[in-house]
Amino acid sequence: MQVTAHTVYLALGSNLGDRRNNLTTALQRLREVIELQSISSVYETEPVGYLDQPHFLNMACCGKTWLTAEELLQYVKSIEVALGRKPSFRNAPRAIDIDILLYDDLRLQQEHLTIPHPRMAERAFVLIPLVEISPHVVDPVSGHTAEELLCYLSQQGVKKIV
Ligand code: PH2
Ligand code: MG
Ligand code: MG
Repeated sequence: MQVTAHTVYLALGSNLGDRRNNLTTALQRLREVIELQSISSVYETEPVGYLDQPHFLNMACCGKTWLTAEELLQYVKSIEVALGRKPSFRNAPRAIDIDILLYDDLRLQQEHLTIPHPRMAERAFVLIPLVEISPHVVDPVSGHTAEELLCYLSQQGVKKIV
């Protein structure tokens, strides 16, 4: 029997509508299933991947949940839909994106869910907020800490806002 809750790290991003309100509402909904332990600052970030879109607000959080990884994915998808996210192309602008970065030390590769998040190590807009809340958390694929992963990246285009 599972007697301890799972530790999860999530990345949030918004670049459509009231971006800050989208992040705040998403965090409120996440609290229904995750006991949040740390929440990063909010960062204004230049778009990566598809460039012709508004700047994002990005942040990261971590906490404890009893949900399985699959249940957590379904739950975060339901928040995205509730906050008005429409199906679109990859890297398209969105009211809210909630990505599961880490789930305990799980390594999972399924068609619709890969953990750790497959692009987290390439993205300063993910790693900078993650390092702020948890510099020593380890990526179970590379064995590197968040802080170590970040030192391979340019930190340009990511600005902490108050
Ligand atoms: N999300 C993407 C693609 N590009 N760029 C920034 N700055 N922030 C994001 O959250 C982001 C992105 C796909 O999820
Ligand atoms: Mg994403
Ligand atoms: Mg996503």
